[in-house]
Amino acid sequence: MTKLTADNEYFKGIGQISFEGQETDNPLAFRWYNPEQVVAGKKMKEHLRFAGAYWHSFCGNGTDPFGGPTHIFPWDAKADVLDRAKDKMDAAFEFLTKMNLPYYCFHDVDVVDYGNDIKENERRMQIMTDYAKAKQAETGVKLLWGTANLFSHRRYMNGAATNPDFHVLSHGAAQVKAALDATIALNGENYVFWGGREGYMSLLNTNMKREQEHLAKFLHTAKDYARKNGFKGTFFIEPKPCEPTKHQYDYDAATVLGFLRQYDLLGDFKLNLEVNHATLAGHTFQHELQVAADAGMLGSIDANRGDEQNGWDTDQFPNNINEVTESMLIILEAGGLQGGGINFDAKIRRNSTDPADLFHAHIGGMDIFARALITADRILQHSEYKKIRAERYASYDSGKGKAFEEGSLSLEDLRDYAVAQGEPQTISGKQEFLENLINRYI
Ligand code: XLS
Ligand code: NI
Ligand code: NI
Repeated sequence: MTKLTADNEYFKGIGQISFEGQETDNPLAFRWYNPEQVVAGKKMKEHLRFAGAYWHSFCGNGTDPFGGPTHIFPWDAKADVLDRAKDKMDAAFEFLTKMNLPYYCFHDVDVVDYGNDIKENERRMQIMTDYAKAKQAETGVKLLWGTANLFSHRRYMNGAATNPDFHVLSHGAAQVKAALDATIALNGENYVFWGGREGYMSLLNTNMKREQEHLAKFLHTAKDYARKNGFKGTFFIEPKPCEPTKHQYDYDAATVLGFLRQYDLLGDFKLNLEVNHATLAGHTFQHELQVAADAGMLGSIDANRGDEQNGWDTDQFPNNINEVTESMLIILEAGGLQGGGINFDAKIRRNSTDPADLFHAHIGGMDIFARALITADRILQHSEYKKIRAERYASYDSGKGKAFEEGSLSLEDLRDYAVAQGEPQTISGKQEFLENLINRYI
């Protein structure tokens, strides 16, 4: 890494964050995340593949609907667009390196400001791609995924791929092309589609069927372009039910799976699941993970948490050990994330204005996932957790239950079995026992 000096260091006074173990009193150290430690046969860093999110950490300036920026970034000072973008990238790679984050993720417009001139945007992105390539080579930090922001510009107010105006769709395609080019050039391991405005505000003016067909066609077209240009990674769809649209077509994991199946996209796409999106959809995060895992489609995670009392995407850093432990149980049992990692799609609060706050946030997030990984592995290795669940289904393992699973019983056979066996015994679901078991291992 370029030598940090008084002139080029952004996070002054904060050095390398390292593992110091549970006994440490140092708030700027990991207590659980020990990248080289082997858990369940793999190094922690291989299980977790943490990524920093460019948009929240280096662009999100604390603005909310009631007030302007509270985070005044020193890397935002210069007048020239590209100078500013390079300063921001210097700050980003300094942070990622000090944090020991092996990956990062970006939207096109996080990296450099876009205007309305497609060719000029492409030129800017090309310059920043070269700059990022050098930074990656210097630091070893890698790109987990790239994406295009098709929701902020006013032209996308009625959607991008699902816009009723084909002209707008073509602008979305131009952006996706440039973002794919950048992702491929940077050896990005995946590419994400989150369609914040791919949905509707009112059905009164919406042809839902046509819009969804356009979305599918758009995804096929983008995928074909990327494959033709050597992209070997996975495409992820990131479900979210609403916000900013009233209804988003990628509502939740089950809905997206149905869409991918209907439009023949299952082979190239997987899911990128976000905690706060699950809760907005009225699900637990664990539910979304299990739906994806059962379909073999669990690709990646956007880690954050919502607020129990608020119904929107507050994108707070994860800190609920029970939620994360139960999630890691599902991820471990599924054999891990397929191609993805854990991207902190989370932002520090508007009033968290110390440079150190961004470090505390990521340390907390990384430690809680590391602790949950260790705990979940111990639960799977040493407790009765798996056995209790398996035993609940034992009646399907042999005899008539097995015959039913194999499809060899008719409705009359089932009726005759019920008559012969009489009234079933009540069998406990043991929920409280299992909840205590999780807490015992935490
Ligand atoms: C917004 C989404 C977004 C995606 C990337 O709610 O989480 O940040 O992850 O476009
Ligand atoms: Ni996200
Ligand atoms: Ni989100």
